[in-house]
Amino acid sequence: MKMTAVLNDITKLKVDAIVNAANCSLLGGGGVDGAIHRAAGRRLYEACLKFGGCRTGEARITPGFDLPAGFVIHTPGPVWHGGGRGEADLLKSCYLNSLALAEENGCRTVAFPGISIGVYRYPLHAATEIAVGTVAAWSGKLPEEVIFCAFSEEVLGVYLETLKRFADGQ
Ligand code: AR6
Repeated sequence: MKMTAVLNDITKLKVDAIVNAANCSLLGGGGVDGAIHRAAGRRLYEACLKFGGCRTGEARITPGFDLPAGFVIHTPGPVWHGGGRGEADLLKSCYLNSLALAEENGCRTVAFPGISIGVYRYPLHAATEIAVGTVAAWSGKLPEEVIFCAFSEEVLGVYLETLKRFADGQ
Protein backbone atom coordinates (compact mmCIF):
# COMPACT_ATOMS: atom_id res chain seq x y z
CA MET A 1 0.00 0.00 0.00
CA LYS A 2 1.44 3.33 -1.07
CA MET A 3 0.49 6.23 1.24
CA THR A 4 1.03 9.91 0.47
CA ALA A 5 -0.21 13.25 1.79
CA VAL A 6 -1.12 16.32 -0.24
CA LEU A 7 -2.43 19.82 0.43
CA ASN A 8 -5.43 20.26 -1.82
CA ASP A 9 -9.17 20.62 -2.18
CA ILE A 10 -10.32 16.98 -2.26
CA THR A 11 -13.01 17.82 -4.83
CA LYS A 12 -10.24 18.52 -7.37
CA LEU A 13 -8.56 15.12 -7.11
CA LYS A 14 -8.75 12.78 -10.08
CA VAL A 15 -8.76 9.51 -8.18
CA ASP A 16 -10.97 6.45 -8.28
CA ALA A 17 -12.73 7.44 -5.04
CA ILE A 18 -12.77 10.30 -2.57
CA VAL A 19 -14.08 9.83 0.95
CA ASN A 20 -16.57 12.26 2.42
CA ALA A 21 -16.54 13.15 6.13
CA ALA A 22 -20.33 13.09 6.20
CA ASN A 23 -22.98 13.25 8.91
CA CYS A 24 -25.56 10.55 9.63
CA SER A 25 -28.17 12.09 7.34
CA LEU A 26 -25.77 11.74 4.34
CA LEU A 27 -27.57 14.75 2.90
CA GLY A 28 -24.73 17.27 3.03
CA GLY A 29 -23.57 19.88 5.51
CA GLY A 30 -20.63 22.22 5.95
CA GLY A 31 -16.87 21.62 5.63
CA VAL A 32 -15.65 19.00 3.22
CA ASP A 33 -19.17 17.50 2.99
CA GLY A 34 -20.59 20.78 1.68
CA ALA A 35 -17.72 21.19 -0.79
CA ILE A 36 -18.22 17.66 -2.14
CA HIS A 37 -21.99 18.08 -2.53
CA ARG A 38 -21.55 21.43 -4.30
CA ALA A 39 -18.95 20.08 -6.71
CA ALA A 40 -20.74 16.79 -7.42
CA GLY A 41 -24.11 18.41 -8.12
CA ARG A 42 -27.74 17.67 -7.33
CA ARG A 43 -27.52 14.04 -8.44
CA LEU A 44 -25.28 13.28 -5.46
CA TYR A 45 -27.94 14.55 -3.07
CA GLU A 46 -30.57 12.45 -4.82
CA ALA A 47 -28.39 9.33 -4.67
CA CYS A 48 -27.73 9.90 -0.95
CA LEU A 49 -31.42 10.38 -0.19
CA LYS A 50 -32.02 6.73 -1.14
CA PHE A 51 -29.84 5.44 1.73
CA GLY A 52 -32.10 6.87 4.42
CA GLY A 53 -29.08 7.81 6.56
CA CYS A 54 -26.04 5.95 7.85
CA ARG A 55 -24.69 5.07 11.30
CA THR A 56 -21.48 6.59 12.61
CA GLY A 57 -18.53 4.44 11.52
CA GLU A 58 -20.37 2.84 8.60
CA ALA A 59 -19.95 3.85 4.95
CA ARG A 60 -21.95 4.09 1.71
CA ILE A 61 -20.79 4.55 -1.87
CA THR A 62 -22.20 6.62 -4.75
CA PRO A 63 -20.92 7.70 -8.14
CA GLY A 64 -18.91 10.93 -8.22
CA PHE A 65 -21.31 12.57 -10.71
CA ASP A 66 -19.78 15.97 -11.66
CA LEU A 67 -16.58 15.34 -9.70
CA PRO A 68 -13.34 14.21 -11.35
CA ALA A 69 -13.38 11.26 -8.90
CA GLY A 70 -15.27 8.16 -10.00
CA PHE A 71 -16.92 7.46 -6.64
CA VAL A 72 -17.69 9.15 -3.34
CA ILE A 73 -17.54 7.02 -0.21
CA HIS A 74 -19.60 8.68 2.53
CA THR A 75 -18.77 7.94 6.15
CA PRO A 76 -20.02 9.78 9.25
CA GLY A 77 -17.14 10.09 11.71
CA PRO A 78 -17.61 10.27 15.49
CA VAL A 79 -18.15 13.54 17.31
CA TRP A 80 -15.37 13.91 19.92
CA HIS A 81 -16.78 13.73 23.45
CA GLY A 82 -13.48 13.31 25.30
CA GLY A 83 -12.58 9.80 24.15
CA GLY A 84 -14.79 7.75 26.47
CA ARG A 85 -17.59 7.05 24.01
CA GLY A 86 -15.82 4.67 21.64
CA GLU A 87 -14.61 7.47 19.40
CA ALA A 88 -11.33 5.73 18.47
CA ASP A 89 -13.04 2.48 17.43
CA LEU A 90 -15.68 4.39 15.50
CA LEU A 91 -13.07 6.43 13.65
CA LYS A 92 -11.14 3.26 12.83
CA SER A 93 -14.36 1.74 11.48
CA CYS A 94 -14.80 4.72 9.16
CA TYR A 95 -11.44 3.96 7.55
CA LEU A 96 -11.97 0.17 7.45
CA ASN A 97 -15.48 0.35 6.00
CA SER A 98 -14.36 2.94 3.42
CA LEU A 99 -11.40 0.78 2.37
CA ALA A 100 -13.68 -2.26 2.07
CA LEU A 101 -16.11 -0.39 -0.20
CA ALA A 102 -13.20 0.90 -2.28
CA GLU A 103 -11.93 -2.63 -2.73
CA GLU A 104 -15.38 -4.03 -3.62
CA ASN A 105 -15.73 -1.36 -6.28
CA GLY A 106 -12.32 -1.89 -7.85
CA CYS A 107 -10.82 1.42 -6.69
CA ARG A 108 -7.04 1.56 -7.02
CA THR A 109 -6.61 5.14 -5.74
CA VAL A 110 -8.54 6.59 -2.80
CA ALA A 111 -8.25 10.00 -1.14
CA PHE A 112 -9.29 10.58 2.49
CA PRO A 113 -9.94 13.94 4.17
CA GLY A 114 -9.27 14.25 7.89
CA ILE A 115 -12.46 12.56 9.08
CA SER A 116 -13.80 14.12 12.33
CA ILE A 117 -10.92 16.62 12.74
CA GLY A 118 -13.05 19.63 11.79
CA VAL A 119 -16.37 20.49 13.39
CA TYR A 120 -16.47 17.05 15.06
CA ARG A 121 -13.37 18.18 17.07
CA TYR A 122 -11.42 14.90 17.16
CA PRO A 123 -7.87 15.80 18.31
CA LEU A 124 -5.67 16.09 15.23
CA HIS A 125 -2.69 13.96 16.27
CA ALA A 126 -4.82 11.13 17.64
CA ALA A 127 -7.06 11.10 14.55
CA THR A 128 -4.06 11.08 12.21
CA GLU A 129 -2.50 8.18 14.09
CA ILE A 130 -5.71 6.18 13.57
CA ALA A 131 -5.98 7.21 9.91
CA VAL A 132 -2.42 6.25 8.98
CA GLY A 133 -2.28 3.21 11.28
CA THR A 134 -5.53 1.73 9.97
CA VAL A 135 -4.62 2.25 6.31
CA ALA A 136 -1.08 0.90 6.87
CA ALA A 137 -2.51 -2.28 8.40
CA TRP A 138 -5.02 -2.83 5.57
CA SER A 139 -4.20 -6.12 3.87
CA GLY A 140 -6.74 -6.01 1.02
CA LYS A 141 -5.57 -6.14 -2.62
CA LEU A 142 -7.14 -2.74 -3.30
CA PRO A 143 -6.75 0.17 -3.01
CA GLU A 144 -3.12 0.31 -4.17
CA GLU A 145 -2.66 3.93 -3.16
CA VAL A 146 -4.19 6.09 -0.43
CA ILE A 147 -3.80 9.85 -0.48
CA PHE A 148 -4.38 11.77 2.76
CA CYS A 149 -5.76 15.10 1.61
CA ALA A 150 -5.00 17.98 4.00
CA PHE A 151 -6.68 21.35 3.72
CA SER A 152 -4.15 23.33 5.81
CA GLU A 153 -0.38 23.38 6.24
CA GLU A 154 -0.81 22.34 9.86
CA VAL A 155 -2.73 19.19 8.98
CA LEU A 156 -0.36 18.37 6.12
CA GLY A 157 2.58 18.61 8.53
CA VAL A 158 0.98 16.14 10.93
CA TYR A 159 0.24 13.67 8.11
CA LEU A 160 3.81 13.89 6.80
CA GLU A 161 5.31 13.42 10.26
CA THR A 162 3.03 10.42 10.96
CA LEU A 163 3.70 8.84 7.55
CA LYS A 164 7.44 9.18 8.11
CA ARG A 165 7.17 7.49 11.49
CA PHE A 166 5.25 4.57 9.97
CA ALA A 167 7.76 4.30 7.10
CA ASP A 168 10.60 4.18 9.65
CA GLY A 169 8.76 1.39 11.49
CA GLN A 170 7.55 3.81 14.25
N1 AR6 B 1 -10.93 19.35 0.77
C1 AR6 B 1 -10.22 18.68 1.71
N2 AR6 B 1 -10.39 18.86 3.04
C2 AR6 B 1 -11.32 19.76 3.42
C3 AR6 B 1 -12.11 20.50 2.50
C4 AR6 B 1 -11.88 20.27 1.11
N3 AR6 B 1 -12.58 20.91 0.18
N4 AR6 B 1 -12.95 21.32 3.21
C5 AR6 B 1 -12.69 21.12 4.52
N5 AR6 B 1 -11.70 20.19 4.66
P1 AR6 B 1 -15.15 18.76 8.54
P2 AR6 B 1 -15.86 16.53 10.38
C6 AR6 B 1 -11.09 19.64 5.89
O1 AR6 B 1 -15.62 19.75 9.53
O2 AR6 B 1 -15.01 17.08 11.47
C7 AR6 B 1 -19.99 18.65 8.07
O3 AR6 B 1 -20.89 19.69 8.24
C8 AR6 B 1 -11.24 20.47 7.14
O4 AR6 B 1 -10.32 21.55 7.15
O5 AR6 B 1 -15.54 18.94 7.12
O6 AR6 B 1 -15.80 15.06 10.10
C9 AR6 B 1 -20.67 17.30 7.96
O7 AR6 B 1 -21.93 17.40 7.33
C10 AR6 B 1 -10.91 19.43 8.22
O8 AR6 B 1 -9.50 19.28 8.35
O9 AR6 B 1 -15.59 17.24 8.94
C11 AR6 B 1 -20.78 16.87 9.38
O10 AR6 B 1 -21.92 17.43 9.99
C12 AR6 B 1 -11.46 18.13 7.61
O11 AR6 B 1 -11.71 18.42 6.22
C13 AR6 B 1 -19.54 17.42 10.01
O12 AR6 B 1 -19.17 18.54 9.22
C14 AR6 B 1 -12.77 17.64 8.22
O13 AR6 B 1 -13.56 18.73 8.64
C15 AR6 B 1 -18.41 16.43 9.98
O14 AR6 B 1 -17.33 16.96 10.71
